[in-house]
Amino acid sequence: METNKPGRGFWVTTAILAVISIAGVLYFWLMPSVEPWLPPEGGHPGDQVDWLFRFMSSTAAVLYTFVVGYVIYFAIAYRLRRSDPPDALGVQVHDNAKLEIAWTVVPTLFVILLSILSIKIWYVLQIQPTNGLVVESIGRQWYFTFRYPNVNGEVTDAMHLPVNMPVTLNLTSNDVIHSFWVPDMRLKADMIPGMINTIRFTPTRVGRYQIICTEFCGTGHSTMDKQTMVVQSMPAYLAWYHDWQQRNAHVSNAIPTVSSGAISLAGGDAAAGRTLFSQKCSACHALGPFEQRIVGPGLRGVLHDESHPELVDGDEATPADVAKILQNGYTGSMGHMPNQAENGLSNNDIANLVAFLNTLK
Ligand code: HEC
Ligand SMILES: [Cu+2]
Repeated sequence: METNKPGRGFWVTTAILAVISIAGVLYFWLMPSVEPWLPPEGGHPGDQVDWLFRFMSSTAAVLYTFVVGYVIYFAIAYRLRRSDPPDALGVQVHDNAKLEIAWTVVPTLFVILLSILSIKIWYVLQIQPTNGLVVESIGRQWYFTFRYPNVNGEVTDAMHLPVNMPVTLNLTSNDVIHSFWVPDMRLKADMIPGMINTIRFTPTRVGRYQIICTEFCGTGHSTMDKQTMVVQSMPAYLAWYHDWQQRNAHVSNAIPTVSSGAISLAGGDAAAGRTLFSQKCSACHALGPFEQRIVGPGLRGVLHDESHPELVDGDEATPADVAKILQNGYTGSMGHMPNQAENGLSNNDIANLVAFLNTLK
């Protein structure tokens, strides 16, 4: 007589699946030493995020192994055999209250457990107030800028932080949706125009960590991975901080607007313009010939190229006309050149940039 009691094959299969599951669990817990495909975590709660990741992955490894393993085993063990009549029916089983309660209650409890563990970490990451440093980061096409307490204007090079100091990071965007991602810190949050997303963390390891935009934000999106989060000792951080305080001492904190009237170009500083260019323009402009396009044209010959006596807007190539394009922007056949407000430029920045562009022969 046929029976639905599991036989020897079932228990052998169970033993094999148990061994595979244990290997899966061990893999996820020992992974950093087995095969480090995640960078070592650089801060808190990145360590907790990793713990949760391992916990979820190892549990999923066990579930997956048993579900798929049994499906394959049963498909083979209870297949239609050649000796069976073609209309043979398998053993018909109806209702097993104990089993059904178990497979409802156990996963439910488990999902609740996962929610509790996730919410605890989310609370630390987004809600729990901390003392320490408050930094703002603003996503722009196609770079990030940073604001620090008591530093005027924006820091444009990198995001510096002292090690072991809690940080509250407020994120927003100047134009389209970007997403701020620091894989080493296990931090990721969208930067949305008109909205502030807050994340809190404490870097615990000195080093340089890549900041990547992970939301497609236009043609230059793929270049938005050049800036870093620099975690350093307190003295080194303070030296950098005081340097930026001085550097930006005369920068206005007002939200940049498009100024009215012509901008005075007197006293433009080409060296300052070069630095600014690498931060705010090089995503769209190469310093090569006009034909060398990224988004906009190459700018090497913009003021001294006989073969291009006119600017894209049809005006003569003079410093005042270049300044006018930087001030008002220009949309032509190549696309959109952002205006002064969109590029976050002060009048002084424009004078510096024009002085720099004038040095390119
Ligand atoms: C988002 C991309 C983008 C950014 C950022 C950008 N530009 Fe442009 N720029 C353009 C485009 C596109 C054009 C050409 C517009 C057209 O004619 O269609 C242009 C045109 C120009 C021109 C005119 C060139 C010519 O030969 O007539 C100058 C000068 C210029 N940009 C300077 C700058 C400077 C300086 C910065 C940095 C503050 C900057 N741009 C930032 C996209 C950009
Ligand atoms: Cu972006």
